[in-house]
Amino acid sequence: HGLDSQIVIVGCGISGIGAALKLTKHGFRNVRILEATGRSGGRIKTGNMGNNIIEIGANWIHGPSEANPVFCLSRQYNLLDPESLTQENQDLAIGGHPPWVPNWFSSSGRKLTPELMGPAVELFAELLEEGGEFSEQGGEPYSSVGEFIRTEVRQRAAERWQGDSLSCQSFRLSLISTLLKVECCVNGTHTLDTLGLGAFGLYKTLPGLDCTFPRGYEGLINNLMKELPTGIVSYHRPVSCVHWQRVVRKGGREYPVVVECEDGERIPADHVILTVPLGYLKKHHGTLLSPPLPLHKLHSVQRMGFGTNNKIFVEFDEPWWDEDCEVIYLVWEDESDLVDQVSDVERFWIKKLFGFTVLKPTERYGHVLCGWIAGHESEFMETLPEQDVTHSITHLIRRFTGNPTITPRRVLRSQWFHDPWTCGSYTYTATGTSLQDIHNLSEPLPQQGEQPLQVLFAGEATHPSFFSTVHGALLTGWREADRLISHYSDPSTFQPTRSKL
Ligand code: 6YU
Repeated sequence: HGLDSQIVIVGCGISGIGAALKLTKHGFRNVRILEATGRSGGRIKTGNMGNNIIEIGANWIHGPSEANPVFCLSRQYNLLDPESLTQENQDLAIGGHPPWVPNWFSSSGRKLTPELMGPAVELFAELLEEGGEFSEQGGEPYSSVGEFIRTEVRQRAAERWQGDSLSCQSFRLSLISTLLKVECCVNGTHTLDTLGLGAFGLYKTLPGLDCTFPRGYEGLINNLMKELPTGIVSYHRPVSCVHWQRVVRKGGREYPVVVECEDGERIPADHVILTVPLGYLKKHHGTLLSPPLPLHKLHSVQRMGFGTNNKIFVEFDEPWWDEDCEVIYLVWEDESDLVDQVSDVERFWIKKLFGFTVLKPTERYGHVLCGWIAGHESEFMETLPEQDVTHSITHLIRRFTGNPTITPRRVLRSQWFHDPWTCGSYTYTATGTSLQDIHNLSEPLPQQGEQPLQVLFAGEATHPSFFSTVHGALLTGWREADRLISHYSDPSTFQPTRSKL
């Protein structure tokens, strides 16, 4: 019954959409997407602040070049600025760290110089690069990325900066604390002490200088949705349980799976592609699958990390940063002890905010900054009334600039941890995880037997090298669609392909 098989996709984020498109284009006639919310896109979410477009979720195309399917599709749909399309932009190998022009401000209201900060920036970049090499070395000399960086910074700083004044050394070490907080945001983890060193190098970057969507990331979703047959998505349809290993009869046919929705509807299926975020799966695996996940799969769900990274957008009448500035780092002078978490979250949560990226170009956005905050401090921030966040941000900026009159025009923050369908921001490789865990996450249920591939797993967490990204998520949707396509053409020779839509 190949192309007539009933396929239910849970989740209408980029991975679910990618899977549905590939399957329907191949000729599968009975594909449905069930989406808990009233919109498509999931963690791709474009919003407004005044007249400005802002990205509440995914921000950049990481590594926009030929091997990145998000870049290729966005180019095809004409969604990118001409600069992002140039060969020069695509060829730049930045290793995931765009060479942004920085400004540094300290907690006593001083603007710090590149001469003072430069050596700390260099040392940190060097250690990040070395940290990525342990996965190939088959050994982990430190228990986490955090311990590795802290220990090596102490040793190397003592050797390299011994001729500099104590206050200069102290400023640099405090900047390292800020850079540790940056990495908490990049990786979506509370502290680098929970980020595995052996698995740190699993994440792979593609060439290309990260770019944004001038009219919003959701433009990509809208274009993809237009290519789907109409009516295949059911919105406001949360799935409460996927019953697999069943024999259900309907319309003279037998199905191995029943998808139960919160509203009571029960949908028989041959295959279900689950794209729910890892955060959601961690919280609801006990009820979402019946029978439950096999133990090896469950343990990998529990071992893998899923953390919070939020944005706080702040608009000003006038800039207080340099015209060419692209990122602002806040350096706390009492943080020379290399810390990336605060001791009293309720009182000092704002110290976890590493600083701001500047929305460019100014002609398009005006004077808007995007603050970044990860971890439990970020989760606590989500619970505060908006005016408390505005108050803390205002106070912070006045202190770091030494200007007591600066007043933001508007403040708006994301709240990914309290989003009931996401439960955080994205996946990281926690201490104790390895590539095997990601393989376990993506393994279908059951793999063999009379009725294989009843439940398939897609979503960013299931990509072995591009987890935590949009292109990773899209590729996993395609992978699971390919798995079904291969199953019905020749079940013994499944080979995931990376073909374009
Ligand atoms: C990227 C970027 N970016 C910032 C922030 C966030 C993320 N990402 P979805 O969640 O989209 O879809 C699932 C759907 O399922 C959803 O619609 C639910 O409503 C639905 N659902 C759930 N439960 C259900 C149920 N029971 N029934 C029915 N439906 C249900 N990625 O490429 N560039 O700049 C950022 C960023 C604040 C939150 C990001 C970025 C991550 C992507 O957004 C994300 O991976 C994909 O959108 C996920 O798609 P999906 O389909 O899998 O799930 C060195 C090193 C280190 C490693 N990391 C470094 C990389 C940096 C990562 N950077 C991210 C940075 C930012 C700023």
